[in-house]
Parts: sequence; C-alpha cells; structure tokens
Amino acid sequence: MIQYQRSSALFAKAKNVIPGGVNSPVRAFKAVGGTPIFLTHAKGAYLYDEDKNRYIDYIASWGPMILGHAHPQVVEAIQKRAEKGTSYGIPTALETQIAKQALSMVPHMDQIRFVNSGTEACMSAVRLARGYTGRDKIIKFAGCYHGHADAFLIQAGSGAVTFGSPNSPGVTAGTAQDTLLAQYNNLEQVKEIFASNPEQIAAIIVEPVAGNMGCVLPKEGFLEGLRQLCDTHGTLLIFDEVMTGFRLAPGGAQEYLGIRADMATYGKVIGGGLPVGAFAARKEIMQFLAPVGPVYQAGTLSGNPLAMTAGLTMLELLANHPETYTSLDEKTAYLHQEMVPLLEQKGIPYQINRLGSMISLHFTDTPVVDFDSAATGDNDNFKKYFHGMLQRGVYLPPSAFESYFLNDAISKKDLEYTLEVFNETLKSL
Ligand code: KE4
Repeated sequence: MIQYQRSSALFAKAKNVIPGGVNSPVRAFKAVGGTPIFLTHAKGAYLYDEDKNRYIDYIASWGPMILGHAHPQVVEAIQKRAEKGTSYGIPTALETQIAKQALSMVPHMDQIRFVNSGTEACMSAVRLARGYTGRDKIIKFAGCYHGHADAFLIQAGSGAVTFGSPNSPGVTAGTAQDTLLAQYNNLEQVKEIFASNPEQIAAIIVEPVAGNMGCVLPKEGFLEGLRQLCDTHGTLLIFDEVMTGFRLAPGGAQEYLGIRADMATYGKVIGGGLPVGAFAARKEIMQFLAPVGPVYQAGTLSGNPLAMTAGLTMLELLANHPETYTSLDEKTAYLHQEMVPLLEQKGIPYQINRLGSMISLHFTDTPVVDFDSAATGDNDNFKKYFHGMLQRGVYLPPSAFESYFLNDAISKKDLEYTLEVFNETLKSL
C-alpha cells in the first residue's frame, strides 16, 4: 500500500497559506477525494512524490510535457538562457524566431501574439474578435473550457435562446448576457442561436477536440457546419487549441482535421513547460491589435526570453521529429485496444474516447458526445478507479471530466505495467 504521510502533512501546511492548498483547483482531488500527492521532482515519464513513491504520468502537466519531464535539450536551453537574464520587457529576436517557428507549423495563420497562459490567449482572442467584427456576443459550448476569464465561466441559462448565466460568483449578469451556450456537437442549436441573434455574434469559440469533458470528439460535419455558419454570418471561428495545438499534429486540430479556423489559441506545449500562451490569425485580423490597431492587449512577461527559449526548443524538437506524433498515437491506440477486453471481461459499462494522444475512459454505456452524456458516468466507480491506479503507481487525471495526456517518454513497458494494474484495479470496481 502506497503511503502518503509526507504529502498529507504538506497538504495540511499548504492549506494554511494557499486557498485549498493548491494553485489550481483540479489539483486538490475534490472530484476523487483523498489527499493530493506532493512531488519532489519529475523525469521522463515518471513523477516522484515526497514519500518516495514513483508514478507513471498520464497528465503531463495537463498537456505541456509532451516529450516527458525535464527533457535534456529543453533543460539545457533554459539553463543557458537564464544566464543572459530572464525577462527584459524589451523586444528580442528570439520572439520573432519562435513566432516564425510556430507559424511555420500551424496552417492559415499569418501573425501570432504571445501571452502567459491559455486563459490569457482565449480572453484576448475573444476581445480581438469583438473589436474586429464590432459585435458583442460569442457562442461557446457547455463542457468546453477556455480558461477562467469571466466570459467563459458561464453555464446554460434557462430559455430557448440558451443565453448564459454565470457559473461562478464574481461573474456579472452583464457579462453573461453576451455569452450564448450550445451543446457540443449540436449544430441545430447553433443555427437557432444565430437566428435569434442576427448580426450580433462576433465569434464561436470551440475546442476542436474537447478535452474538458474527458476527451470528446467532434461528430462528422460538426466543425464543418460551424465553419459554414461563420462564413454565412460574418462571425469568426476561434479554435481553442490550448490542448490540441502541437499535440494532435504539428499544425494541431486544423491540420489533423483539415478545418480552417479564423483564429487559434495556444498554450501548454507551446511553452515547453514554462508559462506561455498565444493567439494567431490572418494578418487583417491581427492588425486590429495594439499597437497597430485599437484592440488593447498587453503583458509584462509576454514573450520573455526564458519562456520563449523553452517554447522554441520544444517546437523545434516536435517539428524536427514528426515521428513523435506517430509514436504518441501508436502508444495511445495500444492502451485503448488493450483496455477494451479487460473492461468487456468484467462486464463494466464503459466508453473510451480517443484521438491522437488524447484519451478518456467513462463508466457509462451512453456514448459520450457532449457534457450531458459525459455526466452520465458513474463517478463512484471513477473514484475507485483513480485511487486504485494511483495506489499502484499510475497517475491519472483526478477528474472524470479531463483527458489523459500521453507523453512520448512513456515506454511499451510502462504501458504494459499500466494495463496490468488497470486489470487489477477493475476487480475493485
Ligand atoms: P491555462 O490558463 O490554464 O493555461 O489554459 C486554460 C485552458 C484553455 N483552453 C483549454 C482547452 C484548456 O484545456 C485550458 C486549461 N486546461 C486545464 C485542464 N483541463 C488546465 C488544468 C488546470 O486548470 O489546472
């Protein structure tokens, strides 16, 4: 039995000085119960906690660590750069270099602006879309997460037009009225919203492959339908590629699915493990952004040379080793195909959704195609599953509404061990 004494003691201390003892809520294990583990370090595919337990990592810091932790080339690049100073608030050629590198990988985008998180990227992209179109409203989808900016913390309101209502105190009704909600994969609802709000929709923001309901794939024709509706109504289509960007393919979901977005937002992988977000679009849109255009957006640490160095090293590694994507896809497909018979043998109701190196397991016999169907999962089973795997040295996302993120440092042996303990854990469900 894995012991967590030191983690438990550290968690108690943390809660005295940090709300909930964590700097991001999902880390507190609220959805699965128990005490979060505290790490001392991570290397490659492995996490090492304060009680000297080792875990195979299936969250990769929620996406960024796609090549595994402490990748030697990324670490060395950061160490060298740090000696030259970490942030200047003054332009460097490095920013142009990573901008060109990113734009060489993602399709349909002419310019990119770097910020410090996915939230900041999505918030800024929406403001730019509103400024460019002169319209106020946006459409988002229940279960999609675009960071914690007010405009996104909205749940489906009452009434046919599905106008939003705040899903967090501190978000005003005034803000909520400009965010309209639809169900993911429900094109009819989106058409209704356009009909009820003619010439008022600045943008649709969507996770092209959703990762915040667990992994949920776009149905055939869904994204194509959004593209068509945006073209018809003069609305911008924003792909939130904070998760999918540089993970599904070098060009993210735009490349992998072959759908053109008007704007795309990035985070996670683009920073190589340091805080970086970004948003990109064709030039005529980006020219609306300060200091060229009237839409204001700024940031003290945006484009700082340390984070740019980590991000550039990561992007170059991915661009120069496209076999990484095949390897990640194959490892994830192997995990998927081997989990199925183990679940079938035990007659446990399940759904597995997978695309590329994003995968999630849901304990329900309802196909998981949107937030409501994701919510039919048996959460008691999920809690037992999560802790059963944790106890056996496998760290999964501590919530049924998250995607697993494989990293390419995970070996076939790690996958086989994962499947072995998966089989053991299923016996306890
Ligand atoms: P950040 O502000 O956390 O860097 O990015 C926000 C964001 C935007 N868009 C998508 C599609 C995202 O998944 C995220 C953040 N993802 C969560 C995991 N579901 C980060 C984990 C956390 O909140 O601690």
